[in-house]
Amino acid sequence: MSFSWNSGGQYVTYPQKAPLILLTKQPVQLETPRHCFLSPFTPNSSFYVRWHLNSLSSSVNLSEWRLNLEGNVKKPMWLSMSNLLGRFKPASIVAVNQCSGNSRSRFQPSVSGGQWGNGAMGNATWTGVRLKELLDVAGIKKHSIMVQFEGMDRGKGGKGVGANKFLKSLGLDNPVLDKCLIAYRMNDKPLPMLNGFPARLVVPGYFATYWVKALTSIRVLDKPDDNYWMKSAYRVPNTPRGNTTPQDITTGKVKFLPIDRMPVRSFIIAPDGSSELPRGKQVKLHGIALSGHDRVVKVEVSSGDGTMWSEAQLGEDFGAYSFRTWEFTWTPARLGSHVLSVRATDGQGNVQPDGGIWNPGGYMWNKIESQEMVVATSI
Ligand SMILES: Nc1nc2c(c(=O)[nH]1)N[C@H]1C(S)=C(S)[C@@H](COP(=O)(O)O)O[C@H]1N2
Ligand SMILES: [Mo]
Repeated sequence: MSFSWNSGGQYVTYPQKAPLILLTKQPVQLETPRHCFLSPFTPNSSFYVRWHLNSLSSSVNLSEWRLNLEGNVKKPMWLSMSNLLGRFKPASIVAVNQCSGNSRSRFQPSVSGGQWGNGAMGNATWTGVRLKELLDVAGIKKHSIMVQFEGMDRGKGGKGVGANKFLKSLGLDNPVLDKCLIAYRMNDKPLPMLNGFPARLVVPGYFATYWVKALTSIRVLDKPDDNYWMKSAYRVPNTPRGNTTPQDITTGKVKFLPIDRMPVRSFIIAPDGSSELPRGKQVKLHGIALSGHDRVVKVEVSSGDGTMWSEAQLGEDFGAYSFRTWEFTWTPARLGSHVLSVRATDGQGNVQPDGGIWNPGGYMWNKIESQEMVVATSI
């Protein structure tokens, strides 16, 4: 079975956005085209878009916008954008934002949810205030266990739609909190409205569901967060790779956990298979790799049946949470169809597997990707 790299929707243009591939209008979901991944940084205008609720702001008055620090804290407070800019030293990190359901259209049997191709991901330099500094000024009270993030968007709520607000939480004992930023800049520019202007949470290594956009509140909780987006949505089987079967689900015995880090993945970006290649000439393959567990340390390419792998050359290192570009020189020796495959390994020894997975949410796909290329007469 071969899939097209992106989903098959029409190209649409939204405010502050280059033409992107439409998945759904309500809520708005837009996929980034393959060619945008030739560079390690995804331009803001091409960065994919995913919202859950329909009621979004089309503008924010920055003189009125406030970020509330509230809940189980010693000094509840609200901060204006000038407070964030003036009182806290900016910090930056390069990090991949990938939707948990990226590549969901590959699931067999198919599962409900946005039928993304591979373009529900992007990489950017995020700049803002360290979450830990904000929590320190507010002062976490005793018996606190989680920190919850709330976005500005609103929806109907109720059955099948989830809660009417988008709320996600992280445990206060989670070491990822030390890496989190409240980002007000993306690739050194303000965030586009559709990507969460004026500020969003950045959780390096974690799936984007935690990267709450259009942030309005940071709330310290003294009880577990059992809101819809934590208790019912974005949960994966407590099995290796989050893999299960429809049969096992019907037994009711599969345990689910909130999704967290992104498994290692890699992609061939070019050539994209749309043109024939000459026999006997060198062809430069270009691609990217990522892992939410540790930096990518190796990328390998196979031009045969997947038994022989050769190491690709890694591009510039922008940090453990960034896309890592790679290049590989391939010389096709025979005419006809060739299947090129790519697999990445991260610093913890996680390697992409040959097989797909299945779970009811359509999350965490990271099977080895392949691209067919046709070689025509030598030139
Ligand atoms: N406020 C808010 N933040 C949100 C969401 C949302 O629906 N509302 N969706 C989350 C999910 S599931 C994803 S995949 C990312 C998408 O980020 P992007 O639109 O900037 O690409 O935003 C996350 N943050
Ligand atoms: Mo997502």
